[in-house]
Amino acid sequence: MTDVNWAEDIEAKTNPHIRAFVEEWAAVTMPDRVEVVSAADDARLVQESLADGTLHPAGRGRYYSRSHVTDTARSEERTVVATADPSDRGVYNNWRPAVDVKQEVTERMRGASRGKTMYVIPYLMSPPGTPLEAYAAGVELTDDRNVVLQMIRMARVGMTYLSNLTDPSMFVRGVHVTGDLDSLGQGTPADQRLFVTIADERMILHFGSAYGGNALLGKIAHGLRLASYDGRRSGKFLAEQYLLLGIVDLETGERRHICGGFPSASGKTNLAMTLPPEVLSDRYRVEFYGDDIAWLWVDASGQLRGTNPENGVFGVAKDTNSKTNPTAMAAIGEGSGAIFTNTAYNELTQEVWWEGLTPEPPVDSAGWLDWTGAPISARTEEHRDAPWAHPNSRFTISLDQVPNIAADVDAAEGVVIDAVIYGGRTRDREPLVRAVNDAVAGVYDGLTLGAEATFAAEGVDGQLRYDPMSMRPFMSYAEGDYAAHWLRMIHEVAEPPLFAHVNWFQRDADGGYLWPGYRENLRALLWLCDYREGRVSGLDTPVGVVPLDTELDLVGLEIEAERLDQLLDIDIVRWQEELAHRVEHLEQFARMPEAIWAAHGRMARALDRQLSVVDRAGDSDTV
Ligand code: SPV
Ligand code: MN
Repeated sequence: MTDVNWAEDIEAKTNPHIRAFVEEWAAVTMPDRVEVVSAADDARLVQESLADGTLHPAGRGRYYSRSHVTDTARSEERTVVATADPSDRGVYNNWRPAVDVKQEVTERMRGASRGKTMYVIPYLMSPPGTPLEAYAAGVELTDDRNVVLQMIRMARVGMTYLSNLTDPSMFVRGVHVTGDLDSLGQGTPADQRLFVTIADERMILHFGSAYGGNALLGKIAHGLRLASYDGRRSGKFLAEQYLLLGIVDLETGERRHICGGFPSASGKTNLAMTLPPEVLSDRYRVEFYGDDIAWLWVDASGQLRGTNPENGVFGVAKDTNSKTNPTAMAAIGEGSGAIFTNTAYNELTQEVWWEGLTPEPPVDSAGWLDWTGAPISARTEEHRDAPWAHPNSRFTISLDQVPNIAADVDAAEGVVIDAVIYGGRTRDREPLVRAVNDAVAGVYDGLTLGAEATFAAEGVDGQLRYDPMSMRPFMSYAEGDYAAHWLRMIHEVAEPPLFAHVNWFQRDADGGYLWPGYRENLRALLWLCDYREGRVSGLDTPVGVVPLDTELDLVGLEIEAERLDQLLDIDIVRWQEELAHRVEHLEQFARMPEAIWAAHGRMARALDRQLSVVDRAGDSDTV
């Protein structure tokens, strides 16, 4: 280290633990310089990145960057959770003993920041003052300036956020070292990348990527993996990959908050940012809290409360347009500070484009470069149809750019959670919405969440790829213990939230979607609010309560009765098949609580009873 000016930084000096952490890891990674940053440095850092070409202008107050072509997504295979306790080994968490893996990743980091600046990013996940603030403090060391710019948008960044820690040594220690992306053997047996969360030491060591969750350590490594471990160890909270939104009835003033988990590619960001259908927009306002992470706790009066620990949105660009997500389109406008990554870029006009932004790509290809930086106009016949943007291209914006951001998004007390919803992508069986009355059955529902297998996530046709609570890639400890912690938390709640399952993706015989989706999805959530308040009673089925077709507010929506029936139908035989798969799924997990099996058994018996009723009536096998 040739420059130790950072230690002169008066704020860094006030916390000797931070200083010791920086010194320890600077000695390992050997950067040329160390710099402590805060959100106030954003404009200067942006200028530095524009000057060295790591950022390009994308219109007024918006920026564009490209990642290394081998480094475009979070890597689940290379992500490891390590602790000293072998009972933390789960089915999904790639558990390894902390001693081994810490040494391995440290060796890879040794000297790997030579010639670079190590940025010290003090940050807070969660608004200041929440009961979980002690778990929210972190310091990320990174050798990539773009990671700093992303973190400034996604978290609350600056030493001031860490200035009044109750225990000044209690912050998550994160080290991110990019490595030589040209020679890491990404995706080969010799893959050098290693993304480690040492959960019981509250340490995150990520080597070999500068992209997304691999590099922004506050987001999923701290906000989900580490926080869920902390949540159980303290017995105080849950950290889940959930959206969080509010619905305000402008006529009655009623205000409801819904959080929920959706596996990847099930429309979570679009739902989080949804607006009411046009015809209902005088009656309801939808408020945005967060699209990816919720931390949940039980307050002194026994209410379940939640907050979004993030300060921004790292959203998938593909298919984002004014129909699928008008809120996002408004949020990424000129002057928003948005950073686009791996979209297509026009170096003449400074525009960005991605598949689905408009039905067709720009007609005039002059100046357009695809996400790899190759000119579209120079494409050979063979590459003519290759996408212009990477499918995992992203926009990054801070929450204050979202037009319908909730006024109380920063409230230290969080918001009361009225409902927890789960939703996968399933072409049949799962109705548009079903309410689950019993909270334990709701936890069971979350644990058996899944989406249909796709080419992206291989699996058997018609069988779900299970993604418990949408936490499969972020589980930090054994799944049975995770279920038990959920049950403990839920039992502490005086009036548990309403659990429910939604599905916007049912298909008709021709493969078309039965439900129009997007803004219309709010109608299902409004029914849940009505059900919660006892204004509607629905139809009781073996798998939960579904709306009567007269109970959904369908004003302004043309939908035939037959189609609606299909959307709300429960196919008993298909459900029985599904329950058989669920047995295999749940049996994988050690220490799955008896209460979860009991909830499963109740559903299985209710289905059997229903089938025998149907058989006696000689009727169809659906209710
Ligand atoms: C996800 O993949 O679920 C994300 C994006 O939220 S990343 O932070 O890259 O993991
Ligand atoms: Mn996510």
